[in-house]
Amino acid sequence: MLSLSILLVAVATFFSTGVAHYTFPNLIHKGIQYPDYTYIRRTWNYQNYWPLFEVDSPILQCFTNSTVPNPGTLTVSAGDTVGFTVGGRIVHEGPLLFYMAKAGAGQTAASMAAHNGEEEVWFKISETKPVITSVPAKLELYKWPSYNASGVYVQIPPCLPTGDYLLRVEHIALHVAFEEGQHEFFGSCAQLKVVNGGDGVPNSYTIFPGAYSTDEPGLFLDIHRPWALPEKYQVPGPEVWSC
Ligand SMILES: [Cu+2]
Repeated sequence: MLSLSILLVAVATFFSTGVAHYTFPNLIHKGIQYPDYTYIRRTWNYQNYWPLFEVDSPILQCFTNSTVPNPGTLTVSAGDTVGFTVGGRIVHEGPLLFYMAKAGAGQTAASMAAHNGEEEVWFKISETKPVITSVPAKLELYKWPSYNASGVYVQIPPCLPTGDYLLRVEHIALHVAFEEGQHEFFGSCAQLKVVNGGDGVPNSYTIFPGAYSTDEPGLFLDIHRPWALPEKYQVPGPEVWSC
């Protein structure tokens, strides 16, 4: 039986659906915010901001549907911080994740297949878990560090080998994930040429689609229950790789 609080959340969510979603359209590097989809592959939802629900959709890889040409590639140094603007705000609760994939022999960041669901090429470089603080704030603000963000940032691992890469940002909304399959995926992929790299060896590769399943504990849970949860929350996908 649904509790009253869950019903209220569900009702609030219902009325906000469609007007309060988000995209990641602009790359930010060294204080410069580039125009929409200059170095980021134009996403399937760039106009309507729709959430993606399906864990087995090829769209999950880069949030594209291959109907638009790939954009330019930005040169950055290993160790640089790179950001994405949020089109709208991150108005749902859930984890923020960053993955990278290296271009194979004969490929560039621009030519890498957007829907290569056959190879494990993605490694995770960052994830944010929910946290507990003593600061009185709206619940979402202290549980999920990326809640309400208008920009999100990640450091390119300093030891990452030189080469062409896709950088994939992903936010997973879990506000109604107490029903299996009701997680929402948002994200985009930037095309980067990483220079001044090191000799790090990423591990724990995964694949999109294929990395997630609807019944895993990080995607099928009730985040509105009283929080024994933050330190136990299992972010979907492999372990974070760091130098
Ligand atoms: Cu939503």
